[in-house]
Amino acid sequence: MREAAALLAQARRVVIFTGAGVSAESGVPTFRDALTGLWRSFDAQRLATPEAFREDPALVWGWYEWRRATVRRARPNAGHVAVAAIEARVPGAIVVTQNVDDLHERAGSIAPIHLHGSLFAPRCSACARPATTSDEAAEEPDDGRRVPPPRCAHCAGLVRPGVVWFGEALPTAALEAAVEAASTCDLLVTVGTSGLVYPAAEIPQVAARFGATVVQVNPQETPLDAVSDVNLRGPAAQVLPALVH
Ligand code: BJW
Ligand code: ZN
Repeated sequence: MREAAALLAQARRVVIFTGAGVSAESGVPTFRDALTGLWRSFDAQRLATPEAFREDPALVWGWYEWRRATVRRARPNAGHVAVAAIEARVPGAIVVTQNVDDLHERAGSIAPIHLHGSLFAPRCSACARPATTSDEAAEEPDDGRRVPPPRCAHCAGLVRPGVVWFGEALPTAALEAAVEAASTCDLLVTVGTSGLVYPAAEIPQVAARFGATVVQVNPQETPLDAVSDVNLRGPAAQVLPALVH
């Protein structure tokens, strides 16, 4: 921990790369634990695909409505707050997140790069125009319920979540900005990601390849251990505040 805190204090260009683990202590299940309650009888890897939406749009939309409601009720935790504190301390620090929640923003992060889109930016599956979200989902989430997606106001196509599903391309500008940041930073802190999903998992690898120091915060071992100079094995909401202390 002391070594990591010293690295952070010296760093001039910092990237903080986050995954679902940073939101776990806010009560947002990680992706690989995402199916709690009645949703447990489904497979997250199968729900998060264009094929699943084509075959059963109400099943997939219902799952995202439930997740949207879960995130709306959640609060940023001490880990998100510590990330924003790093941004305040290191000018130009960049947050790159795989998360589709808005907890970094709500903790005060300036402009996190969202590699996998957002739960709060639905768009038409036919014409791609943005759709407005209703706040009705702020009600008690209805576990396991199918909800037919709304129709696009322009072309009557089905509205879909504005997230990146398996087999879909990441938003080009976001991915390019993340690669640029990773290849020019001197310290990358990877937090709460399994490092299994590509191309996002390349971001810490790019940083390491370009000579940056990589610090990993995760209670578990991950494939990113291989590129990490320092491993802090613990929950983000405890480890990150200690790092910026
Ligand atoms: C804590 C903690 C605490 C717990 N504190 N830590 C190369 C090799 C192999 C496969 C591929 C490859 N390149 C592409 C692929 C295919 C595929 C892929 O990666 N598959 C792998 C699973 C094998 N990738 C894609 O399909 C991507 N698209 C693509 O490649 O397109 C090509 C293309 C190009 C041009 C045109 C067209 C196509 C897209 C990937 C999209 C991923 N989307 C999802 C869903 C988003 C929407 C939603 O949320 O529903 O993104 S999948 C899911 O995984 C989600 C997450 O952002 C992502 C990463 O998960 P994350 O954040 O790491 O969470 P977990 O749950 O895995 O891990 C949590 C971690 O936290 C654990 O390590 C815990 O220990 C830890 N933790 N509590 C700190 N308190
Ligand atoms: Zn449309």
